[in-house]
Amino acid sequence: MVVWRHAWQRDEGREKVQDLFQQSFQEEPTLLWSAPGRVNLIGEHTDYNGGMALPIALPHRTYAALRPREDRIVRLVSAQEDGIREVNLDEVDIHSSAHPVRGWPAYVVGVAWAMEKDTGIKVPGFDVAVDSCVPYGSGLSSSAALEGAVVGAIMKMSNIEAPVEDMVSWCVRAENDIAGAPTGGMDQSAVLRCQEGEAIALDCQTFTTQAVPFDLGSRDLDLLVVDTRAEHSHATGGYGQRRASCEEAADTLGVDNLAQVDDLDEALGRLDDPTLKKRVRHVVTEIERTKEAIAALKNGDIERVGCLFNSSHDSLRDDYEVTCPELDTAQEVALAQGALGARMTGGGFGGSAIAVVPSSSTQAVAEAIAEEFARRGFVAPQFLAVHAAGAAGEER
Ligand code: GAF
Repeated sequence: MVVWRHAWQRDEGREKVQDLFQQSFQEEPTLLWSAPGRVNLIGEHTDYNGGMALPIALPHRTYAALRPREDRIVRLVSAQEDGIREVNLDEVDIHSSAHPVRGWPAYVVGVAWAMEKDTGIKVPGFDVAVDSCVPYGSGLSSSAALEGAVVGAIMKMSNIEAPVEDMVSWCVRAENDIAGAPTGGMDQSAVLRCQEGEAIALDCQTFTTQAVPFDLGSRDLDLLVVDTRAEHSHATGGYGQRRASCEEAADTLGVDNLAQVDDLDEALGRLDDPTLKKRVRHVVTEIERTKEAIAALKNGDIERVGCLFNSSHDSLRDDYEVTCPELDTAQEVALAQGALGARMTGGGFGGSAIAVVPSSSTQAVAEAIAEEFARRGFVAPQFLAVHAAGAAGEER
């Protein structure tokens, strides 16, 4: 059986989070915001290397209802867990083992903390309720969606105005410094900057963006997301190791980051460690693939984009070693069922894969993947049919 995760209608999301706020805090919220999850089309593990990425925002969103308080207390409630959490903004400090903020509240109070640090303006305490149809822990940026759903509201209640670049950087600092996940900034840029019907070509050297039209529907194609439900976390383990390897290689090569490697063969010749060579080869070739995919999308050459998706997946499997049997199976079955291209998306080690499929066969592809997962004894996957949606914003 195929389980589809549909995006909520906007009024449905608003109602859910308003009701949760009222039931939890016995008051009306004064601010309602929402932010999308994201899918990165291509350009994986390039952001913290100063390279290119090409994300879209999802129609699946996280909704936040807020109300400022007179003190420095943040009370947080989520439809996804029981009870009310409480954090004192005066006690929030850089991530450490003795750190008081654990779990999802770190992403919310981390944004307030980073904004305050950067602007020098005191942020009031607040009550906040959160509800979401972005699958959690699925490599679809539920954490960036949470940051994006509160950053604009916290600015508004604190009378802070700032460009989107600053908002992105506060969300990144929340994640890096308070939640302790050493992620690179692509997710937060996608969540705060993507527009309906477009992917963004994101240059992570400068964090500038360029809109790239992305409308598979007009070609009778779907973007199928396979949430493998193989769990991953970027606050622990492999993600940080990959990032550290890239920094070590850049150091040995005498460049600021791997996007500055001009001659791959020459660079590989200067590295002794076979693992570092593989990591560098992935990053440098992935940046090239991403540039090519941007050009192909602009030319409407979806077939080429599909081929690039496949090579990206192969490189992430063989050189970067961040796929897992579930992600590889999703890709293999999608391709066997006629997908134009398929690959893992996000940080990997679990999470989601994407496939470009003819709309007439989307259901059949999903069924074949679900069957193969069952045959191999994997947890049952879930599916999303998505399009390029809009960025974070106030709900009216
Ligand atoms: C995760 C991280 F949060 C991003 O910054 C990025 O590095 C991605 O993995 C891999 O491309 O989503």
